[in-house]
Amino acid sequence: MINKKMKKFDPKIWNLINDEKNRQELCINLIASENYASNSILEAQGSCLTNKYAEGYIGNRFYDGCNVIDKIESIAINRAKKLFCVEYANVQPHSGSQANFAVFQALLKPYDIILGMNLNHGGHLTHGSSVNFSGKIYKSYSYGVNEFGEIDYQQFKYLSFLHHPKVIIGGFSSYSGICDWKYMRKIADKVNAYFFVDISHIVGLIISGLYPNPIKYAHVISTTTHKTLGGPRGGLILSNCGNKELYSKLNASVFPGTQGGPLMHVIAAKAIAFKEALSSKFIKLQKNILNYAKVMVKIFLKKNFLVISKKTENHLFLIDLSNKKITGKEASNLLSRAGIIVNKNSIPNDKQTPFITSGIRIGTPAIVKRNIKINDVIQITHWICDILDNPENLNQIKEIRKKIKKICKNNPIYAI
Ligand code: DSN
Repeated sequence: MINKKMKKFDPKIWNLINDEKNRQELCINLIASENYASNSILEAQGSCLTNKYAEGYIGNRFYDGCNVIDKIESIAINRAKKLFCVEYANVQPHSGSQANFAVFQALLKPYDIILGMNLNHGGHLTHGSSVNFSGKIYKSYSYGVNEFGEIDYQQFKYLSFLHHPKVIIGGFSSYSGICDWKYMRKIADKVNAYFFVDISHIVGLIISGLYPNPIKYAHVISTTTHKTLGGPRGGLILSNCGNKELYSKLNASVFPGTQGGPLMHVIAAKAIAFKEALSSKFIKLQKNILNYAKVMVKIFLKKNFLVISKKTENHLFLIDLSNKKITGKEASNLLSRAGIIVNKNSIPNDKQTPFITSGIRIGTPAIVKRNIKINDVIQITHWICDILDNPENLNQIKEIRKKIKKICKNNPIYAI
């Protein structure tokens, strides 16, 4: 993976890449949006494809020398169509945010109205947050969760009828429940809105049949390719709505609307990720991702931790730490000292700022990918509880750090 020439020419960067590799190898990663790309994917991303400019689409590029590139993009598109059972796929978005930007630009004009999930209740920045383009270019309203931590569909309906958004956004970054895509589309139809779903977090579960699939309800879908899908960092736009004019608009919105040259090394890596996701091994991984999350939630509840909505139906869950007298920031710092990596996360109606927060988010894709066994997961969950229940006990953290290292060494990510 790391070439000797780099070591000689730029030892600073070479060493830092090595440091990061060691950090990843020796820590338990419970960040819900992270995963490990396979060696094949890393290889494609580090290939000569990075040299090629290919603005445009297959057979219609602005540069010569794109005959090989065309074949690669065509494989990526065809695999995406097969994997998601859709007739339209655009593999060029550089990221999930870029994909969402392109979708908005295709469907909306500046100052049009959008309705998405509140960032503080589990939504994503690009779903209308006031600090993001989506809340600055468009007039944005947001729905949230109720006292049980479930999407408040009454509020969703009320806001839809009140504001008549042009686009209603489904999907989330930190919500552990099931979304009622059918109902959301029904309301979107009633107010004449497009229904756009961002499935970035749950994409792997959806294609494995473990989470409801919104494809028949959404006009447009976007996703990242690196979360539960486990591919390279990147974005993807899909649709099966049958509206060819909309497909052309989406293409034009990606290029030339919001991006220049596609990253062909990443598109090749996406193609590999789609092939991996078409295998039966992938479904097994996704089953474990869901199962591990459910097992962890049960332990946290038993140990008197406040899990938002008291359950999970996907790969992640949120813990409200307000009964533990510790903030999200303090909790994630302490866990990180033991080699357990989570992220601080706002909880619904949080009184703390997003930099401090009252919660942490926990997710299971990465531990499943590196083959951590269920007994170790149970043990790690107990250690998390022990650390957060005894934040002053630094010796305990030291001891747990040693045991975490051992588990990590037994389950190498890249089998070095
Ligand atoms: N930053 C991602 C997450 O952690 O959920 C979303 O883009």
